[in-house]
Amino acid sequence: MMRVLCFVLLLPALASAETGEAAWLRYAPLAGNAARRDESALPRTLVALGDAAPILKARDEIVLGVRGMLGRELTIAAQVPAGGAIVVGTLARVRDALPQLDLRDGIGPDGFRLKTALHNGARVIVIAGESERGALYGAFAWLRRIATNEAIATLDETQVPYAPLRWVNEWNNIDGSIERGYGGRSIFWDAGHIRQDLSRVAEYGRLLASLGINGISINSVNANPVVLSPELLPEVVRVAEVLRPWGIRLALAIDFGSPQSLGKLPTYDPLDPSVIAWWKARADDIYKAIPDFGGFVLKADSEGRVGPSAYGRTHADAANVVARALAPHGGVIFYRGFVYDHHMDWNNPKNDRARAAYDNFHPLDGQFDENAIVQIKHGPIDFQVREPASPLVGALERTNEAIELQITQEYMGQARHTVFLVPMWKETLDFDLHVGAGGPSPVKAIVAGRTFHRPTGGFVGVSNVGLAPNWFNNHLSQANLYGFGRLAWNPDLTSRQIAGEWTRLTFGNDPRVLETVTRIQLDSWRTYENYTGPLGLQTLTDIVGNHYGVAVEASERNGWGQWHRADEKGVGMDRNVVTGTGFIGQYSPPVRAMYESLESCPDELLLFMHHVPYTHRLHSGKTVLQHIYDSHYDGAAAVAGYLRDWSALKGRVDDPRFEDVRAQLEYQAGQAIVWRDAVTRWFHRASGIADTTGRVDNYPDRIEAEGAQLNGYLVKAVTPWETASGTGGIECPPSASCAAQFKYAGPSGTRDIVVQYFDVNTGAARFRLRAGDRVIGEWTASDRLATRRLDGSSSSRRIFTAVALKSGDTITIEGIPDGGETAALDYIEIQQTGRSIR
Ligand code: GCV
Repeated sequence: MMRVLCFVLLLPALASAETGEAAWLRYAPLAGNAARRDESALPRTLVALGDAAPILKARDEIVLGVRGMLGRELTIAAQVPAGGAIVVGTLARVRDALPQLDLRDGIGPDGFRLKTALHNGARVIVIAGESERGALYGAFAWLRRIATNEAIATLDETQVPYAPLRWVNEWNNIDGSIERGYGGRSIFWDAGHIRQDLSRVAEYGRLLASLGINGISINSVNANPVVLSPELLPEVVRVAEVLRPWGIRLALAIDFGSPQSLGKLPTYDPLDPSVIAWWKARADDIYKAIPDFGGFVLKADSEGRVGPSAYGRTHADAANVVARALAPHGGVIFYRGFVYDHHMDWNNPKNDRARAAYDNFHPLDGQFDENAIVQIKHGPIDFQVREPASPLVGALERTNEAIELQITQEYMGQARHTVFLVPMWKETLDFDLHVGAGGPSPVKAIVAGRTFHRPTGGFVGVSNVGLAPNWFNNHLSQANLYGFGRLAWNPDLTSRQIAGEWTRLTFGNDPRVLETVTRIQLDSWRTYENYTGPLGLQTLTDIVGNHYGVAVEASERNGWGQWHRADEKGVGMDRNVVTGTGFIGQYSPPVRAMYESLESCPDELLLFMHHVPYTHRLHSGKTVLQHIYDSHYDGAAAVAGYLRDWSALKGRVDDPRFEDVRAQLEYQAGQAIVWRDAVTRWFHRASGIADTTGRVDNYPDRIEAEGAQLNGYLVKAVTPWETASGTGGIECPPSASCAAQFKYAGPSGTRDIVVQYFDVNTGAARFRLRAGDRVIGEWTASDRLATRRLDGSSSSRRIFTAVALKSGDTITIEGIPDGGETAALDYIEIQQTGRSIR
């Protein structure tokens, strides 16, 4: 007799889906046909084999998903009843339970099999994992099929992840802040301790498990040595316990100086016996408390971090001393390849930061232990909007590798801009580096250990989720975490497949929503590239500041090495072997030949590889300069289009998320104009060459604030100059209230009024807009973007639509400063109604 387990499942209540907290695991009800179709294909009983935590998680997810999407309550049973069942468990347990089923051997590590069959004449759906973790992955994959309207009636499918290591790094500081995190404070840390409430960690574990992520480091690679202190260990154990049921191994980022700073040894020399013993003792202690501990991540000799160079030792020496402490326990060390000198002499044309990773690590190939992995950023600089694949990836034949992709959008609009990074990652992962002897050698195959037959390797995503309800502070940015996980599992998926899946899971299967969101996402990286730094210029952002707003020259004349060398004659880094820094010589001969020649170098990387005059003609036939002008106008127009297209989805997406995304795109559309104008004006001034279509430095609808009649306001120069229109802005001295009056000279009628003002993070200044005697609107500049200055980051836009104006009307903006914020203004624009985002 079948034993029905009579208990109420203690399932996590689904967070209110429409805050974005449930992300792609909403399990929202499916519309009529799909629900009915699955109804007939679905047994009413669920059998979960065993009581291992991942199996119980799989069971709970299936119950939750079927209830949510299909409105059906599953009965939990210990054995398959006469009416059939969904059966979830390890392959070995499934074989025992269903001996007559043909479940061929060997799924492969972390893999799963989904199969429908008849068992004693009854229908069974088998979700079998190679391991318990694999079974959990299978459950999520099966539920994803249902949610995306794929058929489940007949299944016979096996999936195995492409690479063994699929990790995320969280650059969280132990005080609860996050380095380059834009989704609020840490879900792990607060005030030097692990948070009491780890409920968001549990939810995050669930999201990661649904993608097949199997490791996580929870503190910044700029690591505080304290994370290894015995006092903190019991707290770290709590996090490991929350993540373990999701099949995720916990790891820590470490500071290489810890033996000295924390252990009070006189040295941290990796070859010193006391240091070797210290690392071993710390590892032993950790494994006593966390037997499945994943290992360490180490940033050494980079950006001010200490490292082996202090003792004349190599990166291999440093990696190996830690690797050997971890090895007996099955742990790994990810040693970051992001090592460069940030005090390079800008005046030396042979200096080149792009060379650094290869120059530092290639000579050490073969010297790293088997459980050490060199973790390499996808490009040779630092997550710029366009970089070639890092040549180091192809240069380590006897060393394990992992590719580091940045999910958090540090140089990519910091989640205030929608930029779907999967197409960019795909270009790198699919790029053939032409190394090894066995045919094509795309980046993905090398880092997975396939090309050079390495024992391990994989994918690392810098994720940096925060306590914000939707994790990133931008619903559409969730697609980057989703996309990272899907690519780490299967890098052969296309960007379109991933964007489509994510959209269906996140917003449902409405074809109009699917088409619009997928199109926006797929287009968004090139659009961002267009209005920031095209042709391999890199993101022309504030390199020495917040890495967000536009600042064309911020990268120049300093030691950080993100140089583009634009001057009055031309632009681009000469990385040629013959005339330049020699960076191109780090690639294999076919790749080298392609980049070295102006004829074969792709336009999109031209200025990364070559220095050319502004009049140089691209393959497209345009000059470099005209391309820079055009792409910025195209990019800004594209974002305005996203806003229009998204706005048409009103009623098809739940109201809160609809409005969040609408507001985000409206902001992005305004920022794209700031970028467009700043970059094009900068290049116009530098080159002295006009835009052939006359748009640059010519804004007929615009009235500059510095030209208005000012009452209390003072003219203020803005730095960098290109981030303010005209000759600068105006600001109101503290403890005053000011007004700027503009004359409307156009014909009477209905107009949109755009106010371009500055919103810094040192106060909350208030503004009021009047037309004649009428108050049109009031607002407060309360944004908290990381800038205290009037610049491209703080430049903000407010639009008042359909304002009735008479010719000769006075338009007044009153500003009241607050704290350090000066109610500063740049310009107004008076435009025909409906044309205000352009
Ligand atoms: C964690 C860039 C970022 C730093 C980051 C560093 C790294 O330089 O701006 O915040 O430090 O990369 O990847 O180590």
